[in-house]
Amino acid sequence: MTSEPRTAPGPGTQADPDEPVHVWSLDDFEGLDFDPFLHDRLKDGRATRVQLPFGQGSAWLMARYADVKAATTDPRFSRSELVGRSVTASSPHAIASQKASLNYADPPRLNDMRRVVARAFTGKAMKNLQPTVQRTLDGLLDTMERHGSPADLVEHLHGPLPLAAVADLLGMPQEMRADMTSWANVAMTPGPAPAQSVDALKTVRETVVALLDMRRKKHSDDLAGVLTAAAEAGEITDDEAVSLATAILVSGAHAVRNNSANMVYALLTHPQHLQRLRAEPELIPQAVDELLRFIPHRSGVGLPRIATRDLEIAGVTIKAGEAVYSSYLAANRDPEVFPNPDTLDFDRGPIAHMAFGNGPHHCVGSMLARMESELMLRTLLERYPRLALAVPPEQVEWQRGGLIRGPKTLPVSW
Ligand code: FLV
Repeated sequence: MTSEPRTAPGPGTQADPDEPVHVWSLDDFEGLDFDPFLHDRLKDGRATRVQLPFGQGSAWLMARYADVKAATTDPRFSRSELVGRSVTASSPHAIASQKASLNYADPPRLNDMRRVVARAFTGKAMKNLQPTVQRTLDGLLDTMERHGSPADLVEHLHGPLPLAAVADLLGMPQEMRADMTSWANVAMTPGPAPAQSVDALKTVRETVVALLDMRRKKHSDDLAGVLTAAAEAGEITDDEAVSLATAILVSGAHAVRNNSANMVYALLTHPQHLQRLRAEPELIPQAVDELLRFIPHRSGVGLPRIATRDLEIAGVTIKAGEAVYSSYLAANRDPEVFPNPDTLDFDRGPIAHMAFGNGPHHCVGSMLARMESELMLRTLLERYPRLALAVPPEQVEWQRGGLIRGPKTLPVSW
């Protein structure tokens, strides 16, 4: 494979010259195929050095569940130390604002920002949002039926529903939503067209600035209102409010679009699992959790953490200033934690997967993502007893060069 160890460390590092560097080329994969590079790293049994396609030098990679858990909860690692540093990366540029985002914050500032956002993501808020999401979902499927079978589920459901859900949560008026899905998707595919990704992020940001300006004039209790009020009260800065809303909009629209489409693809290519969910729909919440564990949600890895001192972890010595990546995908396939990890199994025990990350940066939107995915699966199963792929599975086309993986289109018949 492409992961032959090189003995020379990349430029710009003072890495131990005896520590091999595994070159991670981030190939595009078909379907839900798991990146063999990560299977290999799980077999290493300790942290190893990796070099990604963008940026300089090399970094450490945590793959095993226990190592990912240790690295993502250890306060000796910092995200704010990343600001201004060039680290080997999956993306040519930062997606989140380095100046004011959750992603680059450490506790206690991180917790202050999360506390504000959490006001809009409570169980009660999700319960209130659920009927609106269901109404949107029903309307989208009505439109798909008027189009007629076969139809593309990405176009009719997985694209528009998650965007509508986060836009409703934010309180974004309909006229500001036009083209927002394509902007989010272009922003999250930076490899092949970096300039377009930067432009798209700018456009989303400008829309968010306009929305928050509206809320300053007229208060409301949606997320835009919560963020504006927190900024006016001095709990967070104006830049932080914009960055939080942008991240929730882009991640909420793009990540759920792809992940929920992958879920439906997984079910349509696992007919026994699909049949079982039809017979036992009360299993849908635990099936969604197992699908979250099983689906390789992204290509490569997200943001690393910087060691603030020399430390021993995951079988290696890490020096102050070195970067450490954690692969939640690999952790979710660790055979020591999940027996037969490459098998989709709705009867697994209660061990927590890490599809939403771990530790102080754990996804703020996980409850919304779960709610949307459960509603989509339940409604598709109820409405379409004969739902099937309209093409052979190997003819489904997959996105290329994106950070998050998913089908370009998902043609189905019913
Ligand atoms: O790191 C990821 C991530 C970060 C984030 O702030 C929002 C996201 O939706 C994601 C994501 O979907 C996958 C990641 O690996």
